[in-house]
Amino acid sequence: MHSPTLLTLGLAAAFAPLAAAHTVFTTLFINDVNQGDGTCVRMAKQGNIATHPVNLNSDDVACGRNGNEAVAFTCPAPAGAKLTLLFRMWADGSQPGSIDPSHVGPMSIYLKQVSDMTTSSAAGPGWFKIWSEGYDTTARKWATEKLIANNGLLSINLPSGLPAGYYLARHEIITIQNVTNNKADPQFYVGCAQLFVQGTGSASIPKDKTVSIPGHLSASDPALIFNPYTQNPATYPSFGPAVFFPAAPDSGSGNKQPQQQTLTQTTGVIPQTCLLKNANWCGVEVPDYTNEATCWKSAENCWNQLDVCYNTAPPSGSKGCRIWQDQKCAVLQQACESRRFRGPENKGQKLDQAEVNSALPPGGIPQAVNAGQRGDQVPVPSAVGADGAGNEDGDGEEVVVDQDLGAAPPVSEPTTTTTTTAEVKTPSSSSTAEPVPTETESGEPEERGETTTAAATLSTTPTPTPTVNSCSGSRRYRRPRRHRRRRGMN
Ligand SMILES: [Cu+2]
Repeated sequence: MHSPTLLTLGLAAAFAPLAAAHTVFTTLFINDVNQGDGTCVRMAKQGNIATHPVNLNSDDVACGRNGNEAVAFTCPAPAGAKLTLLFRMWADGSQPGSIDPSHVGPMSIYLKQVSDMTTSSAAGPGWFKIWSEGYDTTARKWATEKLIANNGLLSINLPSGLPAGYYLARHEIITIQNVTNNKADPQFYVGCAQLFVQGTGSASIPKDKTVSIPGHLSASDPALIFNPYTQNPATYPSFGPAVFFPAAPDSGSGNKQPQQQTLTQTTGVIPQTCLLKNANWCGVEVPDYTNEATCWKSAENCWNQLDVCYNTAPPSGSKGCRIWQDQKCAVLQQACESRRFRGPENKGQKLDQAEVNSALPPGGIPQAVNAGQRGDQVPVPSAVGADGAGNEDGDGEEVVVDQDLGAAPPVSEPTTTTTTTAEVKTPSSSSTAEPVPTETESGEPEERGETTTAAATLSTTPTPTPTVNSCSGSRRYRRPRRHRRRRGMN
């Protein structure tokens, strides 16, 4: 909070639209483990509107702006895991706040099972709501006010009986403070996380429990035209689909699932070869070098990876890029300049991931809003026989099964498509000529990898240049001139 930082923040603010900060979901925790800012999170790419509301009737209302585009990483979550979502008024956390206190309204969490994280559409059918809250008459708070009280953190337990597979987890904040002259103007803040839910089931979600988004709400819904200033919040109506919260089968009931099998995540896996991760980018070791020419070539490789890091960094920030620059590329450059032509030094050593993540708000991670909830609304989803056939129509809800594990294929299960996508490539070893950095949009990481990133350690993060809520392309580094890449940057 002292002068240099304040000064830089002031300068940054001069270029950023100050009044524009509303709210954005930036960071996912799974069982209290911080996955890293932006990791597995679909977020608007354009920083200056990343926190803005979206239109109810556009496809953006599914997972937000750019929400139909997958990010490279999908985070594994054990069955029934506790998810925690962090919301920020400033995507990069450069200023405090989760959502403007003037904003009041309900919050909901939805899930959608997808067959292919990279190609399945976020907008469209298949969404089911696992939780929703409007006004808490006991706490006398709107859901948004409780979010603020929890420093922007919302925790929720996944249903224990979810069929294993890929899911989009979607939040929906609706704020209804803008009511003027009979004109309701609700605002919609949405975003999604990419999950691979581990579990035992291979069934699909029953279609009759799901809705299409957009289409799940109507602008004339009483909840959307509710005036929080003239109407009694205690009478705030429910809205949208009913909650569907599938429980795990009773262990003692003998009601075993006939087609129990192990599903293995094959896409979106964070490579074990990551030395450092920023959002959905990860830096990998540069090739071995033994002479001046190859030393500089490896330095070039490092800077090239850095370009990708900055170019793909979401509005939640590029701290990891900066660390990669300072602790990897600059060090390598220095080695070449000092004619230490044997390397890389400290080959394969991971950089400090905890430094990448912004400091957590104080107060710790809250308890799940649905703690203790049992899935009593509906029968176990894997028991769907009758209407489970509803997913044959090609809207893509199949479960990807990894057959390499020798798991029994779903013989007579028409709702399950068996796809062998587990083409395991050898991770780019340092002897490879040009290891390609795993980058956003590039799809399939090479290796089944670590499930978590560094824990949310509150480290004393040095504050160099704060990353700014700005449009893309604001790279804040300069390559040494003689080694600048010749071809244009993407
Ligand atoms: Cu707003």
